[in-house]
Amino acid sequence: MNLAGTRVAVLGMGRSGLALARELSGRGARVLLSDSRTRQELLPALEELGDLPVDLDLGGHSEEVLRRDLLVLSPGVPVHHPLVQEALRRGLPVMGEVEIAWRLSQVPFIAVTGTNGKSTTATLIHRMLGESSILAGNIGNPLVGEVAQAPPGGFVVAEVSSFQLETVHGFRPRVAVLTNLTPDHLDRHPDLEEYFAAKARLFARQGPGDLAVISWDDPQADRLARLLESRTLPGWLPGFPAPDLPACPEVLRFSVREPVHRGTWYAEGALWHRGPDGVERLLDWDFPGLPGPHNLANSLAAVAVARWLGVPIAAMRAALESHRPLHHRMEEVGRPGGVLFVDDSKGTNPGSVQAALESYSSPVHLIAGGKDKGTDFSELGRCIARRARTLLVLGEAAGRLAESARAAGMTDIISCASLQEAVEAAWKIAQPGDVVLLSPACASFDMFRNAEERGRLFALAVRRLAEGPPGTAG
Ligand code: UMA
Ligand code: ADP
Repeated sequence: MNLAGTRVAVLGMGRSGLALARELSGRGARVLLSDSRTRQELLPALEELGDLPVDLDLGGHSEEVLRRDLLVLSPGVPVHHPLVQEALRRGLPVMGEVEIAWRLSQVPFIAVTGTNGKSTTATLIHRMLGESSILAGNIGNPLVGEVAQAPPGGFVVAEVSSFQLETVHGFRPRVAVLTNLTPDHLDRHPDLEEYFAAKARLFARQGPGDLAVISWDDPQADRLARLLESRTLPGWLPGFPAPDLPACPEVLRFSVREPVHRGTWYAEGALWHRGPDGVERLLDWDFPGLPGPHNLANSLAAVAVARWLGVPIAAMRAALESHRPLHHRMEEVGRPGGVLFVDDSKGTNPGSVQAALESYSSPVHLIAGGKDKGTDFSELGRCIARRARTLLVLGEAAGRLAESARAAGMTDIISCASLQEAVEAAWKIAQPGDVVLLSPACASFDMFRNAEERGRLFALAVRRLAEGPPGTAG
C-alpha cells in the first residue's frame, strides 16, 4: 500500500486514530485527524500526538474530511454516520483501521471474532504459536501500530470486533475464527442481521488455502457456517465493493457437546480432533485456569487453529495450562469471610452473563446493569431466575433488567445506587461458600470510564469490606 503523498482523513482520535496518524504520517501521507470531541477534551490525546505534522478538525467532523483522497474510520465511528454515508455517495474510498493494518502487514492474519470469547481465544492461539506471532486489535492495542513487529514467517493474531468489520473490504485473513454470535451492540448496529452481516465480512474474502473455524453449538454461528459452506454468505454493506467470488475457505467446527465431521470437540474428559487422517484424542481436559463450558469452547477453537497450523500438542497443552482468566473476565478478586467475589466486568452482554452464571454450582448473588445497549433481556431474565439467589441491579438498565428477572419469577431483587452499595448489600446477604458475581450484561459508560475502571472499583470495594464473617460487616 503506497501512501506517500496521499491526503487521508482519519475519523476518531482515540487509540486507533493516534496509531493511524503515526503510521500513515510515517509512510508519507498527509493526515487530517478529525474528532467529535473538543480540543479541551482531547488535551491528553494532543499531548500524545506531540509534534507529529498532522492537520486537525476537532469539535465535530466538518466537510473538510470529504476533501481528502481517503477516509479512515476508528472502530467507534459508525459507518452510518451521515458524513461517512456522504463520502460513500461521492465515491470516496472509505476503510477502517483493520483494513489498513492488513494491507500494511507482511505476514498473514489469524483473526478472531465473536460476541464473546474473542480475547481469550486470541490469547490462547497467540500463546500456542509462541514467538512466531504477535497479538493485537480490539483486545487493546491497535493493529496498525503493531503489524510491523510481527516476525517474518509468523502471524498477526488479531482480535476483531463487529465495529471493525463494518469497514473491511479487501481484508482476507488466512485463518478466521467465529466463537459465537448472540445479541449485542444493538445500539450501534440497526438490527441483529446487520450485526450478523458485519461478522460475516470476516470470511467474505477467504479463498482456497484459508481456514474458517466456527462454533458448532451456537445457533447463529452455525447458520453462518452453513451459509459459508453453501457459498451464499451475505454481509456486504451498501456502498462497499463486493467480492467477485463467493468465499470458499476450508471450514472446521468445534463443539463442547458432540463430535463434528471436521474439527475439534470435547468428550470423555478430553479434547478430540477429526482431520483428513481420522480421529485423534489430543489432550485430557484439566485446566483450572479456564473455568466453565465457555472457556472449554474457546480452547477448542484455539486448538482447532493450532492443529491446522501444525503446532505441537505439547505447545497447545502448555498454553492451556499456563492460562489464567484475563483481567475482568471471571477474575477472582477476593474471598473475604469465605465469600468468593468475582470480577466479570467484561461480561457486557446477556450471552457472557449466562456463561458466567452457568459456571458456578454455589449460590450466586449477581450484580448487573449499566449502560443500556438495547439488548433483549428476556432469556437472561429466565437464566438469572434459575441460577442466581439474588439480583442486585444498578445503572441505566437497572429497571429493564429487574423487570426481566421478575417476569421469570425472581423475587430477591435489590436496586442499588452505586457499585459500592451493591458490593456492601451482597456482602450482607452472602453466606460463606457463596459467590458474588459482577457480570453486568451492559456497557459501563453510564457510571464509569470503561469496563476496566468498573472492574477495578469493584475489586477496591471488595478490599474495603471489613474483615469478618459475612452477614455482620458493612
Ligand atoms: N469519535 C468521533 N466520532 C464518532 C465517534 C467517536 O470522533 O462518531 C471519537 C471519540 O470522540 C474518541 C475516539 O473517536 O475521541 C475514540 O475512538 P474509538 O471509539 O474508535 O476508540 P479507540 O480508542 O480507537 O479504541 C478502539 C476500540 N474501541 C471501540 O471499538 C469503541 C477498542 O475496543 C480497541 O481496543 C482499540 O480501538 C484498539 O483496536 C474497545 C471496545 O469497547 C475495548 N470494543 C468493543 C467491545 O469490545 O465490545 C467493540
Ligand atoms: P471478548 O473479547 O469477546 O469480549 P473475552 O474473552 O474478553 O471475550 O470475555 C468477555 C466476557 O465473555 C467475559 O465475561 C467472559 O467470561 C465471557 N466469555 C468468554 N468466552 C465466552 C464464550 N465462549 N461464550 C460466552 N461467554 C464467554
